[in-house]
Amino acid sequence: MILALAGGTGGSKIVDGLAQVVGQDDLVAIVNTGDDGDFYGLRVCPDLDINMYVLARVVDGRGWGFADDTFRCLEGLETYGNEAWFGLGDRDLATHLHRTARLAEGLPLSEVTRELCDRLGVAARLLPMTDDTVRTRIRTTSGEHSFQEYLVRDGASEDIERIEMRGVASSHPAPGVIEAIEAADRVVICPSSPIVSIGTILAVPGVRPALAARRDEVVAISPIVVNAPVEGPAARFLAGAGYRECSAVQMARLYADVAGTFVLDEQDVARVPVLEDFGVRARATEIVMREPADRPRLAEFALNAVTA
Ligand code: FO1
Repeated sequence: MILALAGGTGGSKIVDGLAQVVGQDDLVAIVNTGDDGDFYGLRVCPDLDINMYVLARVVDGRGWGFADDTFRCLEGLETYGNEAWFGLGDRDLATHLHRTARLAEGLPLSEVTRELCDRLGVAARLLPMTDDTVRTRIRTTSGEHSFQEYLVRDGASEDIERIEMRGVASSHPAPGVIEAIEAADRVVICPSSPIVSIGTILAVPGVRPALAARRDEVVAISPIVVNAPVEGPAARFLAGAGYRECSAVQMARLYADVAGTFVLDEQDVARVPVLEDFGVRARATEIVMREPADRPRLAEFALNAVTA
């Protein structure tokens, strides 16, 4: 079994690639839930849904939400004076309505996720990092914001003063999380944000030590080429967490205790000896996934890098 640790859009591309290389039956993904939030009384889990829709082949071309969705409900909510900056499509809302109802019946998020995946024909196992409530809170000069307010409503336009993963210290890994880490043949840390996606998963008590015990089988893929993130405002999140340097070397340093192997871009090949100096096996390839075929290519490269 191959295990992935993933956030949303960037992570889901490698999850997709791994599914194509090893097959969904042999794939488990532990997914960040710090981005989750409640909209109009509904529980929305963007990273779980992005990965689920990708694996179900129903994701929209922009990388999130249901393909060809309409937004009539959201338009109606706006008519009644509600804020409508978070793009919840009509078909997507069915996912959140069902999830919210099942959670209210007392099912844990991991069970509801399994149910949603089964119904959408996803054979891979998607595990929320925890069934407990963890919320990433972003403090800027204008105040404290939820993750989606900062990213989507405000366009990640402000520098971050502080990032808090509220609830994470008292959270527990969801059923199957530690077992999957222990049982995996190889573990792939996807090129998601090292702070607000992978960092949140690693902060769930028990996850980091379990992964460190499997360090030789863990490979991390850099989300950074030279000094710029492949996508999203990773540099702002890094700076907000106190890391001034935005580079593959910085990534490898952040993961050095849990990932014995690190895949970085070929433009960063000159940094390979730096990484090897601090005990990380480094392998370079093109890490930007521009075309669909890049996903299985990079996934396969990462899996092979563990033993190559
Ligand atoms: N991202 C956006 O940039 N704008 C949106 O309006 C938006 C809505 C949305 C709705 C459901 C969902 O599952 C994801 C959605 N995303 C949207 C993506 C999401 O904000 C982020 O990409 C992830 O949270 C980061 O991993």
